Amino acid sequence: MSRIVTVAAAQLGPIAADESRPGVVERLLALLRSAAGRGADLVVFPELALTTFFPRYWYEDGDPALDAWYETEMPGPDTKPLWDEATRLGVAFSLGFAELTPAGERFNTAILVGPDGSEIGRYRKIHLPGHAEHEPWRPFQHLEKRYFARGNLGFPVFEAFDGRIGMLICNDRRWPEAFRMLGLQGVELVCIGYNTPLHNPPAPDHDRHSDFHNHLVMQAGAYQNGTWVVGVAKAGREEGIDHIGGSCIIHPSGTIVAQCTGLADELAVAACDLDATISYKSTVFDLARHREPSQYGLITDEP
Ligand code: CDT
Repeated sequence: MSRIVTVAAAQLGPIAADESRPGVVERLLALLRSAAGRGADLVVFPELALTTFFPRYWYEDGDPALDAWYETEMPGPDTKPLWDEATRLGVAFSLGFAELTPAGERFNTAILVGPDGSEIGRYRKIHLPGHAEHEPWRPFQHLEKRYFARGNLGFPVFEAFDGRIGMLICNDRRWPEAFRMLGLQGVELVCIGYNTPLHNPPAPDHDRHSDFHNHLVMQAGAYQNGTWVVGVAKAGREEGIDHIGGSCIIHPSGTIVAQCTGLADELAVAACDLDATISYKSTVFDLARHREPSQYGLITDEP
């Protein structure tokens, strides 16, 4: 039986700080409909896809302006049109958003929604980059360590599309351990959303490698775990800050098979045969046969 999943990487251009949720959802709907028209079974949207990348702004504890960036229900009144249209079209999607739970916990989350509109699962970002205190020397802040708790769901893999689907969020993609946690569960397709400023204030010498590093880590993650990877940017100049694009779909060989070319709302679409993972998972990356975990203690020992 064929296990071909047609996937659309739904890159977003910048979202202005004053852009309304309904306005952003209209943009998501346009991408969703266009993807469905190209035969997509699954549409992958970026990290924090409903708002501007608000961790660039400093807020004091308890400032209600901070709470306004989070979703307290999913779907809520503003996002329900996306669920309704995806269900009508019979298309699954993954979507990044800022989650504020009833218990008051805050997570950088991605949700995977099936073609019938039901929640397949969610992932809460584990590798939170940046800093927790105001650092006025920076031209812009990166306060993920302040505004989000470390994810508490581990690295789940979900049964869907007759295969195994995982999610990572932005900075997670730079960590081989994150990919390997999914690889050890037999993941066959990893959905990744990202917001990556072109300029990294603590390490400006890395800036010219931003696009290269983005593809390097995702292509390595794909190959080393024998999995498809779909990496999707929120790209372009957002509130004066440039973000990389380069959204792409990566084969288990590590090669890019489809890629966005600009920095605005755009789709990259590819038919992903989940069976293409088999020759990698059963030979050079047969993890059960070739790994040597007894020698890897330093990786997981607490310092
Ligand atoms: N959103 C996110 O995780 N961005 C980071 C920026 C790193 S620099 C603090 C990334 O890894 O792309």
